[in-house]
Amino acid sequence: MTYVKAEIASQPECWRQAAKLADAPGLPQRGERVAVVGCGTSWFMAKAYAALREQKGHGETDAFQASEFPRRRRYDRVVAITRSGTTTEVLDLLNDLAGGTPTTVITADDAQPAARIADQSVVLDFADEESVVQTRFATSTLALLRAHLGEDMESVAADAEVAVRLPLPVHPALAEQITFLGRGWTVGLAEEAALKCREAAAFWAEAYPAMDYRHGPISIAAPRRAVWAFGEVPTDLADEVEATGALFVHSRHHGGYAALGSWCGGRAPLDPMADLVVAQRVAVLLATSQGLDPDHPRNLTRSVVL
Ligand code: F1P
Repeated sequence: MTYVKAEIASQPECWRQAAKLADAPGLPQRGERVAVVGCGTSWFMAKAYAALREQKGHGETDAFQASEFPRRRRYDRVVAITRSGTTTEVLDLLNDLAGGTPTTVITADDAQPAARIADQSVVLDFADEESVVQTRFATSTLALLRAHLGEDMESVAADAEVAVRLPLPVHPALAEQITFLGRGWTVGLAEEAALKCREAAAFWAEAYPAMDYRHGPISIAAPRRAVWAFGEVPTDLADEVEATGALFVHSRHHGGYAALGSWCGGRAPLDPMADLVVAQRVAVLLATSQGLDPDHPRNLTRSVVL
């Protein structure tokens, strides 16, 4: 058993626990102009949250890799997401903003520098991980932020209970490439799913906003490749993908999960965050089927300290 498998399986409980922190001080107030920053996985969670917060009318929200934060812009608050609390680009930015823009860090480890430098911190230590590859810390952060936006995380956690045990829609022997798609807040989830496949399994995976996929990337679609859409699927896209010979995967599509069993019949599609859990499991299977250790991917460390 790898650590990451157990960490993936524990997500439903972690999300419930994270949701209990929805009123934690330091989370963005309604109407604040907010920037959310992170690196790698944490950046993708920032992107997902930023799109969701703005869509729900809570205020203008941008997301940046910490290294690319536009330092001339003014925000009411900067939220930094960092599991380790040690990532250099995040610490540099927090130091630059200290004494000026209010900052909040969401971290798994408040003994590390990020929590000391930021004005306020929200600590998800129960979601910390042994695996280098992030799964539950990232999704628990998003669960916390979604709960803070007033979303019901219990039904999302219930979807995750399904996601941790259902048959996988993509088999390593039958897929040489996956492109993940999303719309709005699920673009960040698609990007995270693709990163999981690259990180954990050194597997060729890409991600795009679903409406942009036809503007070039669809050229990659072919037999033995898959296109996996999170959330809303643009009209006709599934048929266009299937016409290329690629597998189209969606938690509600006939060629995707629904073909694998009756669990899907009659129920709403999985919450996209639960769909990400399925993609995490695929990434781990892609790794182990090649004899790779998904807890310790080559060239990667828990955080990048420069
Ligand atoms: C960010 C991060 C991870 C990535 C890798 C290197 O870490 O980019 O997302 O998987 O392990 O570090 P953190 O700032 O969230 O600790």
